Amino acid sequence: MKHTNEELALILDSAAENAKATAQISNSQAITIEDAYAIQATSIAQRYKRGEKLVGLKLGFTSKAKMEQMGVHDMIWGRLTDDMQYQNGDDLPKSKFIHPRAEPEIAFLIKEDITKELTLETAPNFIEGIAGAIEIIDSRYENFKFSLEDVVADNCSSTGFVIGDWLSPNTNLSDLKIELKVNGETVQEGSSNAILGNPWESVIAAARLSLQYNEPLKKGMILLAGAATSAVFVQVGQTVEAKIEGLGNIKLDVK
Ligand code: OOG
Ligand code: MG
Repeated sequence: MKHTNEELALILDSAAENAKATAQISNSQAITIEDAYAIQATSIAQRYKRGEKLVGLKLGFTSKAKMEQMGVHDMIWGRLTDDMQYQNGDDLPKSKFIHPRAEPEIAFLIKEDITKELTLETAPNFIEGIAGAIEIIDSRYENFKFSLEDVVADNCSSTGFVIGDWLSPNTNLSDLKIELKVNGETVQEGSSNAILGNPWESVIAAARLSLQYNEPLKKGMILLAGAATSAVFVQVGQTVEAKIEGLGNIKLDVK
C-alpha cells in the first residue's frame, strides 16, 4: 500500500516512540531524497509537539567505515533533540530502543549562528568547543536495513547521544586515535582523519547542508560530525565507552 509523506512520517515517529520496528519504505514505494527530508521534518515535528526541543544536527556517512557497514554512500544529516541527550556515565535504558548500536563521534558546539558557507579557515570562528561523544543509533526499520532515502526519512537513525567535556576549539583534531570499548575491550578502532579526511570538514558540510535545507545551525547547538568507525550493537549489562585521544572518555551503562 502506498502512503503519503505525512503518513510515513507518523509511522516512523510511532515506531520510534513505541520501540517497534517498521518495514522499509523502499520495500513498497519509491520516494525521492526530497520526500525523505520532508518526511524527516514532519516526523520530528511530532516530537516537538510532545515538547522536545531541537538541540543540534548530526551528519551521517562521513566515513568509509560507516558507508561500507551500512551500504549507503552519500552524506546525510538529521536532527538531535533534548530528549535524545544523556550525560556522561548515565544508564542507557535498552528497552526504550529497538536494536540500538553505539558509535564514537566528535562533537562541535556552535558559538555563533552560521548564516553562510564556511571554509577550513573560517569554520573555527563559529565553534565554541570540541568534545568526544557516543552516538546511539536505532534504525526504526526491521533488521536495521535501509536505502539512502529510508534512513534520511528515519532521521538518520538518531536516537541518543552523550557528549564528553567541552574542550577549546583549538584542540588538535588531526589523526586522533578513536576507540570504542565494550566492557573494557576495544571493539572498534579508527582515526579522526576517517571523518571526511578532517573532522573540521564536517562543520563545513553541515553549514552547507543547513543552509540548503533551511535548518540553521545556531549558537548553542551541537553538531555530531559522523562516526569514524562502524557501529556496534549494545546489550543489557554492557558498559560502552568511547576513548578519543586528547578528548577523553565517554561512557554509558546499558541497563
Ligand atoms: C545511519 C546514521 C549514520 C554516522 O555517524 O555515520 C551515522 C545509520 O548508520 O543507521 O550516524
Ligand atoms: Mg553517527
